[in-house]
Amino acid sequence: MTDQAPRLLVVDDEPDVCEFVAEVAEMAGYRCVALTDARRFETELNNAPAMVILDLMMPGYDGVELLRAMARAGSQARIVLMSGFDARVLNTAEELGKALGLSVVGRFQKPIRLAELEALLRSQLGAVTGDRLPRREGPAVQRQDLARALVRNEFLLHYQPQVDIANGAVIGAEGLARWQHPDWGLVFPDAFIGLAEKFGLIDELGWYVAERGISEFAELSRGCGPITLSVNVSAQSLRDLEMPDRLAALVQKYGVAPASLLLEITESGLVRELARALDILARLRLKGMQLSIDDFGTGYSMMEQLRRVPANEIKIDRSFVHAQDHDEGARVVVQKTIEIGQRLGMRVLAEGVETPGQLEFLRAHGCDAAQGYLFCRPVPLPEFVAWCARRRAAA
Ligand code: G
Ligand code: G
Ligand code: MN
Repeated sequence: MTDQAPRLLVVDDEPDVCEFVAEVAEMAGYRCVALTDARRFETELNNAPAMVILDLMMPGYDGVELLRAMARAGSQARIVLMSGFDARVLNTAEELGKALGLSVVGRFQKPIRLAELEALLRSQLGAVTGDRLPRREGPAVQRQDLARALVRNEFLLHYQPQVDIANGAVIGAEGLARWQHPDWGLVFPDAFIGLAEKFGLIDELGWYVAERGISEFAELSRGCGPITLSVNVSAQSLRDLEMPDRLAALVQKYGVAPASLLLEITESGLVRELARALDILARLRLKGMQLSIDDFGTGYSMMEQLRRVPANEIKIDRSFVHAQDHDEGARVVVQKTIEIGQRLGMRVLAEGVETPGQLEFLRAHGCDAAQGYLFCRPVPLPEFVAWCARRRAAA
């Protein structure tokens, strides 16, 4: 195992379970540390594990205490919970973890099945590798770092395919911003989008991203026939009344049809200066561009949003897609979102699809499209083109 392999910490008082998890994890490409005694837990946390697999019930300790310790330590680890108890205990612990600001990505009821554990570890590998994790030890990003990066063109897009569920065709790509820093390596958007908003640089970054994507569109669609390009638009950028005209000019400049461009808006984009935001959204549509409601279901007022935003597409937030495996409530949300979206004439796309089971559920309920690690992670442009070509050849 190389030093770059992400570190995985498993905590379970049963040595057999530790050994089993360690074996599967190492096969999947992790470096594993197993603890049968939770007293060493906080010490191990200092080694910044990328992933923690935690038994909720151990002699002398319970998983809830360890979750709190992780929150205190500001741990960024992805957490998988295990328990011999019933599913509702896992549910509550998961909710608690999230309330503490932790990233709970999976849960297992014992006995753990090999195939499930392996699938989860592999699907998470993309998310826990790269510079996402060491970021915390890196220097804090200052305004001048971002300003300089913009001048030096250090931002780029990775693309993730979107697939038609009914026929498997690639129908779109979401462009996701990345920052190729000369010293820090590849930096992910959670480390700079919020700061760009705070430092007043988000419009500039947004325009850079839009132009980058639009200018790469011809190359992007080369391997896979007619597709659309989705880009994320910050809430804050829905203030510039000139934005629709500038964007229309940009697609024209690169010979891209306006309808090939989808702008992903999140609900937070609407709360401030609502009238102005709606003005901009309406004119984007009038100029032929498409709108998508991102992270649907996570905001406060889904119905209001549906009524107000003249959207072509709804993206069901990945938290519902994942919870669908074990949570009846999430299944109902997914099903009803598909129903309502389609009734209102919108395409419904599910985000974060990771397993064949999730895809099957979506297919059974007539969801239009899907995006997620099950198909492909966000990848650099040449890899996207190659992926599409391979997929076409295999079809
Ligand atoms: O892969 P991922 O880590 O790329 O993206 C994390 C989040 O960052 C996503 O929720 C996405 O909406 C946001 N994001 C990615 N790229 C951009 C961008 O270009 N602009 C804005 N405003 N948000 C982005
Ligand atoms: O919608 P947003 O713009 O929030 O979504 C993009 C984010 O989702 C990016 O961070 C991307 O890396 C992430 N993502 C894409 N596919 C998957 C997946 O299958 N599982 C998980 N956990 N995240 C995913
Ligand atoms: Mn998005």
